[in-house]
Amino acid sequence: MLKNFVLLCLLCSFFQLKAQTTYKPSTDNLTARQTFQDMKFGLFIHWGIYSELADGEWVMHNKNIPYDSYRRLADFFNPQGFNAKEWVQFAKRAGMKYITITSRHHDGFSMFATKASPYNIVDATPYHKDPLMELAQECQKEGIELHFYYSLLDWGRPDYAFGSPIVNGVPVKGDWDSYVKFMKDQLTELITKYPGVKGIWFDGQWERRAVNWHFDEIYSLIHQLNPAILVGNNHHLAPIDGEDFQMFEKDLPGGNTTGFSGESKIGKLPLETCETINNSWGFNINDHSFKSTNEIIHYLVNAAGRDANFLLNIGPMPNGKIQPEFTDTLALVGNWIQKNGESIYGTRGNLIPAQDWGVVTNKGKNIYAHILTSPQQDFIFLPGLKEKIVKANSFSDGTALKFKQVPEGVFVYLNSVKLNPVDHIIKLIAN
Ligand code: FHN
Repeated sequence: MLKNFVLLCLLCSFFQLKAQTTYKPSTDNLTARQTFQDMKFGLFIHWGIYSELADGEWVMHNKNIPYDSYRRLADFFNPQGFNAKEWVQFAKRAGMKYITITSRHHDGFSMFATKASPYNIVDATPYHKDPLMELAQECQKEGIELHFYYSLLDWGRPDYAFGSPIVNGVPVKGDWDSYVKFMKDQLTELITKYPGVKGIWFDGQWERRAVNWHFDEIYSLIHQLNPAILVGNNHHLAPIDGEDFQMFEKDLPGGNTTGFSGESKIGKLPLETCETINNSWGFNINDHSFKSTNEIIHYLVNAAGRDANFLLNIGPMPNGKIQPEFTDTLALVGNWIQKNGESIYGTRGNLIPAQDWGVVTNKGKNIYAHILTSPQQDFIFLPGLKEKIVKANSFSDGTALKFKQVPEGVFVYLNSVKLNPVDHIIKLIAN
């Protein structure tokens, strides 16, 4: 037992190391990382044939639906209500600057035209159209960046052989080389055929920790095809070589309340955190735990203060429409960001650590203190702030605020202001 465990650990570290090909990001890639960090707010979309069962994207697995029965969902997937323009306008209205959409989830169904498998939306459904191409074109037209989510895990393909034991870095059953080639073929299609794709968002590595995923080859293929593409992998570990951003799931960086990020040390790459608008990724008709507008704003601000983008997920309905509960809430989020976007877009976080009262974002000489929880006292303290502050005022109406700078940080006095309960932003100007 112990021997097997030690062997497994050795294999894991070997395959981790294998990804370390001393990747040097291109200048375009470094610029893309900055643009990515500037965007701050993105729309995550989980949409597939699972949406028809209205019970989340894990429904096949959770309900033990045999693959051959599940795949019949494709026969009647016909999202006549899908309209790329509506989705992109929805994202823009909410103040989002990019979209990350599932091109293929763990069920293995490809939501795009692919020659690598007939199990795709164009060849296997009565819809016969490629929504991802329409979305890519619309995003490009509207200046919204597009990233593709891509599942490494596949519950159905015989070459993946879900459930197979792993020996020497490969599943005993299946055909691992064939599966790796399949992924490379699909990724090549996604990067070369779809206009303006800016990122690939991998997920599912955690299902097979002991396998050789060939990330060294996969990542370098992506960067050869387009050096500016940002590669991220939701492996819940510290970043590995060849990646361009690091993501956190249902947790702010360092939070680890879900247990996904226990081994995930915060690296030096741009950060992103994703969260659901209710409790589901894929459409779930019974899930009414909708987050409020204020909760979403707080998530966005808290992420920005920790130097991370916020990728907010929705699961559109099987007809291609977005449910009104989501459009309503996000329109209100959009109203907030229209007024307060200056304190979010293009900023960076972690100038000082998160405080009991909130977080700080900054851009150049402008520093924004976001008060998310009313402090006990009539002041806030920004510990360790070294920048020489020359002015402080309430962002919404410009009311000047008294402040005092000491070697340990900056006090800002609040006795003259009625705090906005959602987020009272104080703008500090440094010399
Ligand atoms: O299993 C998936 C899940 O369905 C969803 O796609 C999320 C998104 O971050 N990621 C996985 C779990 O880590």
